[in-house]
Amino acid sequence: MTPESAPAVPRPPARPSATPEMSGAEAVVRSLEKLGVTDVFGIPGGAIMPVYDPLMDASGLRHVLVRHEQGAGHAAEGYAAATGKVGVCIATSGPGATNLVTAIADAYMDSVPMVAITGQVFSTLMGTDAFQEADIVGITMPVTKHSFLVKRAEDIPGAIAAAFEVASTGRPGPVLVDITKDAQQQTAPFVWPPRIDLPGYRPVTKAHGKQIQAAATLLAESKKPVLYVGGGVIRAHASAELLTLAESTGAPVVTTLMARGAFPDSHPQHLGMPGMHGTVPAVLALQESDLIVSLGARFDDRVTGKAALFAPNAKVVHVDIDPAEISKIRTADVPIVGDVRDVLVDLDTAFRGAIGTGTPDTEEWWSYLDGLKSEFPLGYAQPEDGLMSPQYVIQRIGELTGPEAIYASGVGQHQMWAAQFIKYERPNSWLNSGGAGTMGYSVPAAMGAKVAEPDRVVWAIDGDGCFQMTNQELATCVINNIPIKVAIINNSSLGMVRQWQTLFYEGRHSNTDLNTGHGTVRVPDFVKLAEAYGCLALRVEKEEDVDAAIRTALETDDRPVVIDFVVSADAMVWPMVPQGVSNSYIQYAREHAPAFDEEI
Ligand SMILES: Cc1cc2nc3c(=O)[nH]c(=O)nc-3n(C[C@H](O)[C@H](O)[C@H](O)COP(=O)(O)OP(=O)(O)OC[C@H]3O[C@@H](n4cnc5c(N)ncnc54)[C@H](O)[C@@H]3O)c2cc1C
Ligand SMILES: Cc1ncc(C[n+]2csc(CCOP(=O)(O)OP(=O)(O)O)c2C)c(N)n1
Repeated sequence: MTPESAPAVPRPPARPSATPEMSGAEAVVRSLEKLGVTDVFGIPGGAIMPVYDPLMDASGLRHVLVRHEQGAGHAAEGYAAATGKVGVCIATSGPGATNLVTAIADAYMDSVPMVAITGQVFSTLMGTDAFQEADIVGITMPVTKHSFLVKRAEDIPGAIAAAFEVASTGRPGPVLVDITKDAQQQTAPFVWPPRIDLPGYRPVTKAHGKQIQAAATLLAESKKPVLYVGGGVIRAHASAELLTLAESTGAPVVTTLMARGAFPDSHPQHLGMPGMHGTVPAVLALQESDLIVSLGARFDDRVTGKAALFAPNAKVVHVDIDPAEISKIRTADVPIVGDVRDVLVDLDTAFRGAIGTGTPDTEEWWSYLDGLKSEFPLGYAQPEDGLMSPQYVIQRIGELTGPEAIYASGVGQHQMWAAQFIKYERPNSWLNSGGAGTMGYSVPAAMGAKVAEPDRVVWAIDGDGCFQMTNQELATCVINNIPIKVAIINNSSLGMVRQWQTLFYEGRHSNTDLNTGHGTVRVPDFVKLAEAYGCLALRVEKEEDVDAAIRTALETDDRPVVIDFVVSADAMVWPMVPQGVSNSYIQYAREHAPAFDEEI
């Protein structure tokens, strides 16, 4: 029977109500539109196909088709980290969903607001080992802030709205919404705004006045204070308030790897990054202080070294929006649960009250710290093998591009050098994977950041190892006109692992040679690879050619640019506190590693 000859199906009378009836799939798209989402990253597949149909007609909602779901996840992270908005990624069930797991875990570790939407098999088939079935809610349970399993179309708007609420409030983090295929296919009234049902979810944002007062008194009395600034200050958009408190107190400031840019590098009170690869002044300031005011930082072991020996004489004021962080690693003398932005404002007022017309007695402290600053500036030695110094390349990228750009790094030596040798003056300009240390983050995160901030220059500073994990997103960039710039810091090796082998495994370089840059072997040839994707590709092997290549990249905006910078494999990240010892052992490097003195 042709459709023409089929008897007419009687239609029910139009509903009098203004509440439109639609499929669950349409409700997913409509909910995203209502929430103001403009960009999502994903790949379709069987269990999420119903959603991809209305996505074609969505108004103001752009879907970027990535090449691997991990890329979708990191792109959503980069989008979020560059803007503070919630990043969104979409995948199908089974392998599509499990491919997202690394990025979800990464977002969890670094408190990135993200919503991951996955298709699930029919609710009637769940638990039967159905085609492409994976218990993604169970798999991601330990690495999500919350997850929703949605089996009814009418529950979709509420689940998506709640996911955005949870992802973006309190401590930001990833939220999963797993939606069965039948829920996507059923129809239901679309009620907006939906009722959000989150019993027990009430993040504390306003801190206790008594605690603020106690912190202000300690700050006013301290002779060796340090403001230990973490990624929470960036997530809270609290840089301006931090600057005010820092200048009121005159206290030195250190910014963790996750907080680079929260406080201007050019500010005279800034001592740089603390921790394993921190500056000598930042590490010793924390270690020898009498008061640490921790602002949205979590006493990570890369910062504390051996926690039992960390800052033995310091009292601790610990400000965090997540009560679970307070006293987790180091007991706080003054715990403050609240949004660090509000806390900074209140603490500044309380400090001014506590100090009255006096000034903090920190002159001796500053004379010690200024001495460390001039004795131990960051620096590097020229490699002896005649190849370029990676630090030089990275420094020039920062100097020629400037502080308004976004720099997204991979994980390894190049990440540490990008944190050290690019000068950050504003928040949301430095994106990286700190907590999980996920190789492969850089290219897709840069892509997501460029989608969010098309008018800013976006560099991916990547290692040759990391680049080989996710470079296929260059295809996504070329096809969707997302002109990022990629600097491969190509030392032809898994450099950070090689550095540990050099220092702690008697120079036995087991399985760290990648054969990507040195000698006659180049597998792959990154220039040919990038050209195959349709990028502008350049190779630089001499320092005198570095600036011209960077300038060419900065002048090219019609396609992505990839520069293969062939650098020495022997360059080391200094300073370094070996893992698991006291931070005082930053002196260990001074005394026992002759290269240390040469290089700093
Ligand atoms: C190879 C490698 C080397 C590394 N070396 C170093 C190093 O030398 N130095 C270093 O610093 N790091 C280093 N790291 C990173 C390290 O592993 C941690 O990721 C990092 O130190 C944690 O930063 P953070 O303390 O700022 O916390 P984040 O992980 O940024 O956490 C933010 C904190 O702020 C809180 N928060 C969020 N929003 C708010 C809000 N609105 N108000 C109040 N609180 C809020 C959160 O609850 C959380 O506790 C390295 C990583 C890698 C991969
Ligand atoms: C997914 C993943 N696998 C392994 C590691 C362990 N790891 C940390 S740094 C590193 C080397 C990275 O090499 P490359 O990208 O070339 O950067 P480089 O250190 O040479 O600058 C490795 C293997 C990791 N962090 N992430």
